[in-house]
Amino acid sequence: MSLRLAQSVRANPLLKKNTAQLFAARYYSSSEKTLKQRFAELIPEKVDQIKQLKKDYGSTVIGEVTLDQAYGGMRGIKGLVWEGSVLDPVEGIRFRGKTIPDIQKELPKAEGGEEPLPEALFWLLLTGEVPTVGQTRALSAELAARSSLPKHVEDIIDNSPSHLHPMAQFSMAVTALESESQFAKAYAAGVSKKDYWNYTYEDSIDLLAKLPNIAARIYQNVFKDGKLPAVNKDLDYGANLANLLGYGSNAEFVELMRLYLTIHSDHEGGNVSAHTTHLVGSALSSPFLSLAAGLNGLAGPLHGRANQEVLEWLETFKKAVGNDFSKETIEKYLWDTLNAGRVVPGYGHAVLRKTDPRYTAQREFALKHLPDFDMFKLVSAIYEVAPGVLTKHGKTKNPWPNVDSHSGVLLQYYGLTEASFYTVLFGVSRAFGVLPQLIIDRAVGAPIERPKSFSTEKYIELVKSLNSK
Ligand code: CMX
Repeated sequence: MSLRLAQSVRANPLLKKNTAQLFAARYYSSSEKTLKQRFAELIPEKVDQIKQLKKDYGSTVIGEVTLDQAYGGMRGIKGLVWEGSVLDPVEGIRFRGKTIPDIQKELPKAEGGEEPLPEALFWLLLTGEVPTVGQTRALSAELAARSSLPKHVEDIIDNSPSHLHPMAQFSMAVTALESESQFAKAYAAGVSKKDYWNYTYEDSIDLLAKLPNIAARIYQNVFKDGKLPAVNKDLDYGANLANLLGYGSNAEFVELMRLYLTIHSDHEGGNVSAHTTHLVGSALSSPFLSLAAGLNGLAGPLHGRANQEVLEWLETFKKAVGNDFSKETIEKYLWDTLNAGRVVPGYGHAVLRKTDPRYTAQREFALKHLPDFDMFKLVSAIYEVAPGVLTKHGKTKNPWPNVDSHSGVLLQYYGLTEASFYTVLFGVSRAFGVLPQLIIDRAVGAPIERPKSFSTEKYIELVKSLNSK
């Protein structure tokens, strides 16, 4: 162990366990393929698979579109390609064919940890393969090594007024990283299409690496004293994020970050943040501009910001009733919310028709680590009542809870109580899901997206003519 490293371990005994991982990483990584090498090997196979599929079945009709769907947010229309995950309405998400319990079991973990490492999920989403422990450690080390921010990005965050929502600051900072884009520079220099993926990959790794510093800088500026520790090159991504936020000394919080970042990453391609990132990327905007666009979508209350809305909604309820979490008080609060013309935050989903397994994973974490926390008890009590009320209300197609219904309460327990920051954490995680697809898009030469739109008058013409036939 170097003197500098030994000193930092003495100063922070919590680093000991993770320091051991670094040496493991160095040992393994010298003999194993890197993520970039492995992905490069897989590209020809993927390109051929798509070419063959289009050749054999290119004219096969895979669905039909009704007028209701055109006016109904395009729900259910098949028209996107997304390799990382597929969402079943009842079972929930599968990442490259694996359920959340599968990835909790199969993905590499930190030494002594039980939750999967998000950097291992990134590898899985990009390649379809589970990385070895050594490959994962090497990726952790690479991300930590590339984590520093350019001064102008730090200045943008530091100069943002504290009343500017953290998601707006987040998106601005990611946009401002455009100055570092290797893709944009390569494109301007006239690089061949075949090499687009290479620069998209480099930008994506840089971007992922820098997100903890951006997120934590916003957090420390808006809610704390503005001071940030340095990224520790010996720690995994979740541990570094926890440290930067000021909660790294709590091993359970570190584990929560690993789980949180893993399960919020990807939810197939049609959700607003994923689709937006992919769409903007299709115009050959860099990963920085593409993710920033996706983050702006994630900031909406019907999407990622629902985690903030849930917390505020729970707090309002708790303020009003204290610890009276009886079925009757909850039922009344739900009806008050619905009768006021508002949605019940954290419930419903465009695709899911059962309890979100991301909710279940968080519930299991809570049962293990914070079973007696009153806010967890409240979330559990609402889970008993809300599906019945929403079913009786009769509007939503899915009366069950989604991911955002649970996440805030876990963060509250560990002291991260500032709800307006929660969607930023979701955004850091979402990058793990949408950046692999951006790299794949450029590797397989995905075209610019341009679906057809009609005016209402033109639709009237269309349906009349179709119905007269
Ligand atoms: N409370 C009250 N009404 C709801 C509802 C809820 N939780 N969920 C859906 N509805 C209503 C819709 O607003 C819609 O009403 P109108 O016909 O008046 O427009 C009707 O039920 C039908 O909607 P749906 O087809 O079941 O759901 P959508 O696909 O249109 O919307 C979603 C999905 C998630 C936006 C919606 O369920 C919702 O607003 N939920 C609350 C916000 C939330 O938790 N969002 C987070 C989702 C997960 C994520 O992206 O992070």
